Amino acid sequence: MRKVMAFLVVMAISVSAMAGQITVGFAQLGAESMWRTANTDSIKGEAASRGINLIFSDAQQKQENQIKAVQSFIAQGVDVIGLPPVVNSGWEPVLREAKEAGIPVILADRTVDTSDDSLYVSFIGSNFIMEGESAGNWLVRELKAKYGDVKGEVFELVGTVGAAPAIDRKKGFENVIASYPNLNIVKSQSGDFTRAQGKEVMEAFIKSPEWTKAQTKIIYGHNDDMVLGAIQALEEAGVNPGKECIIIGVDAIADAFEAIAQGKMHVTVECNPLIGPQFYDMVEALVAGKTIPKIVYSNEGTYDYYCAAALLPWRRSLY
Ligand code: GZL
Repeated sequence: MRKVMAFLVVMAISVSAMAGQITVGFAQLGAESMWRTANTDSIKGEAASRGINLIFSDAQQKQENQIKAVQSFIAQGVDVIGLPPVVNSGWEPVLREAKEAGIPVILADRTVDTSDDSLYVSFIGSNFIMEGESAGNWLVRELKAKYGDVKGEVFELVGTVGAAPAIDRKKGFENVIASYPNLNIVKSQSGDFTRAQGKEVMEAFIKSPEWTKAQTKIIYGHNDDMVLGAIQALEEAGVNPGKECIIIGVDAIADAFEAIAQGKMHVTVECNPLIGPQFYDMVEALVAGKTIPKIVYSNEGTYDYYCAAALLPWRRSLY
């Protein structure tokens, strides 16, 4: 039965190729956050609107599932492979298989560690270091404006261990706070970019001696989903998040705009999930034999309590 299915898929691709239709294999990493859901909607929606034959898989945040999906796309002979690598290591063998099969790979959203960047054609996504620096710079401005002094204890909710956005959002944030000796990360633990684990990590932070000793409690989450889970933990512990803490997220999902409008959170740094149009522009250019830039960054902003309430309807319309 599997052989018959594989044969039918290859036949469908061949027929679509004869008809000039582009076939893309997209190995999505999971459905762990609101950001990811919006990203998937953008990838699927844009393919449908352009008449592109999309073969889509969800790896449930497991690298081995993504690798199997890429190998399946190679076997099916797709035109282009889109890959948002769940972690940044361990990709060279399968990327080499794609290159040997003559199938270009576009890294969409996250990057890989490799000494041979000919193994992928291009990266489209965000500058995660810049996002971390935006979060740090906003915090420094806020502390100066609110307290006249840049000091405080940061409780950091880290993204998926080994993932480029987790590594680089930490790096960017630390680049900024390194200049302020009284502003330090006192606890740091991974919540794997999910709301449930962000809540669990915050529950543990609240029980820690560092939390009890902290004078200015700052929560920096590598994505809004973990921050929203942390806010739930704070409220269940009788802490007023908006009044007793300074809370910073990344992604700029609509639920974060709502939390800011409700006074439970202070700022979110945008990470744009809606990369479908740019991604397929790159696919169509590749199939037409054109060259594309090695790196394409998304446009992003920062939204805090001055503007989130007014922009909430617009943000809801996107997600
Ligand atoms: C960032 C993306 C991250 C989001 C999280 O581009 O990879 O993964 O910030 C998501 O919400 O889980």
